[in-house]
Amino acid sequence: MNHCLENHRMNLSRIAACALIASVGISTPRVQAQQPLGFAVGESGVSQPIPDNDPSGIARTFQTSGLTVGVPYDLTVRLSVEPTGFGAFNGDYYAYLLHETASGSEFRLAVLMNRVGSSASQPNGYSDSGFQLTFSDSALQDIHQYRVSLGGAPTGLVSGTWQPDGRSMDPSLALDTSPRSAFLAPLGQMDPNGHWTLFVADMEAGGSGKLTGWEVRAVPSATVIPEPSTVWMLGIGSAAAMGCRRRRTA
Ligand SMILES: [Ca+2]
Repeated sequence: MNHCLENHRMNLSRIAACALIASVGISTPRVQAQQPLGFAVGESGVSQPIPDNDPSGIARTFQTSGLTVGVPYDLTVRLSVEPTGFGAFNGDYYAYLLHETASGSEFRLAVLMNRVGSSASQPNGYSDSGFQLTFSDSALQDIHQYRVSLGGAPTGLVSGTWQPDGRSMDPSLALDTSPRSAFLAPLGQMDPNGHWTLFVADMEAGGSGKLTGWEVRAVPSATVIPEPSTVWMLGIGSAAAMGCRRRRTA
């Protein structure tokens, strides 16, 4: 048994339960917008409330098929959340990307955010509210300690490209010193076809926010990533948004 996968399964028993709960009663666009060598799926201009202090959170799920198997993919995830009212602390949030093969024989999870800023001296994490983030394993800095990298609290929404938090553990226990193991690369080494879930939850009472946009992108590791302004990208974004609207009005 792959030791890493076994650890994932152990660590994820609780998390998987959250994902199952989250899939009930929320909009889950079923989108297939991809090329044989990669895909980009997402939504922009959405306004999905993230319930305060609720581990069931919200999720976006989609399926992929027909993608080339046997080559590693580089994965990037964009995630945008804005405050509503008082606004949640960014340290309230827990977010992950989960990929499961079509047969269900394998699944892996990358932890994007796990109570950013939480430490022994600041257990509630950073008090900033809102972000427009891109996650990439090849980024230079850990999102969990973005204030350290920025030299203090940001002005407005936190932005930029960051390494995923990677702390695959109970969000009530995650600290800056916690081990980091749940990155995006292991998902990119799987068969890219199957089920994908992007999950976000607000894990702390007080203040809340809303999901305003997201994207999951996968390209073979040797491929140059197209600019977001290309027609290909725009077409995919539109397809995702349309899929979401259809579900909501069904
Ligand atoms: Ca909250």
